[in-house]
Amino acid sequence: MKLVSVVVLLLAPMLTSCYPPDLPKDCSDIHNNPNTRKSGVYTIYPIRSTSPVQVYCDMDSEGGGWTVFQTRMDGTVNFYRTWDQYKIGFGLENIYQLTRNRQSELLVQMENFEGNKAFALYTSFFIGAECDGYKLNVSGFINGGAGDSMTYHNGMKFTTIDKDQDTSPYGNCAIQTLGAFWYNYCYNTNPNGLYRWEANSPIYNAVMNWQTWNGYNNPLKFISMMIRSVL
Ligand SMILES: [Ca+2]
Repeated sequence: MKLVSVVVLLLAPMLTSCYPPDLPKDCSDIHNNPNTRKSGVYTIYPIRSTSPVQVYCDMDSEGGGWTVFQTRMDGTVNFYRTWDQYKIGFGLENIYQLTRNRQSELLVQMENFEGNKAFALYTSFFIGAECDGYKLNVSGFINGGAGDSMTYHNGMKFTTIDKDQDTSPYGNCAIQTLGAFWYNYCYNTNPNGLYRWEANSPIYNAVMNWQTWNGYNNPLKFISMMIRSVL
């Protein structure tokens, strides 16, 4: 009888750990629940239970479970913003918190004005803390037709109009290219750059692009960046 009660006591924490249910840290947690496998807006808790974040979860692309942190499909949202706005609004702090605790991968989807689609997948993605400039660590490129425009930015700190952390000695890449990104000298992709409403009105050096697919001066119609934890 004594042995049995000891076993029950040892099991007790396991039996009760389901109450309350663990809060989802990202969209892959939500995707693990069979009842929530439709793409849409969900609430996640990247840091703690008192800091909910509403995000779009892509439950369809490449197996689903993606936490979308950047989407451009028209020019209605201004992406020419400051460090603090990217820290909170773009979600750099949340991306840092998510990717420091969980090994993650990055998916970049894009579409041009001709209606063609392509993607690039990186099997390892994480960023540093704010004190380290949210430094980008990306590797493991898998080609979904778009080519690799991201590895050029590996190891770079994030640059905004009010914080120049790029490698160009000739000024701030965010100001010069009307965006914000892990600029190098300056970029092979500029997903937060100027949104153009049509394909044939290029502005040199400022459009939202992915060089290895659509060229340097040809704007994309759509781009989206998302992460998924790799268990
Ligand atoms: Ca600079």
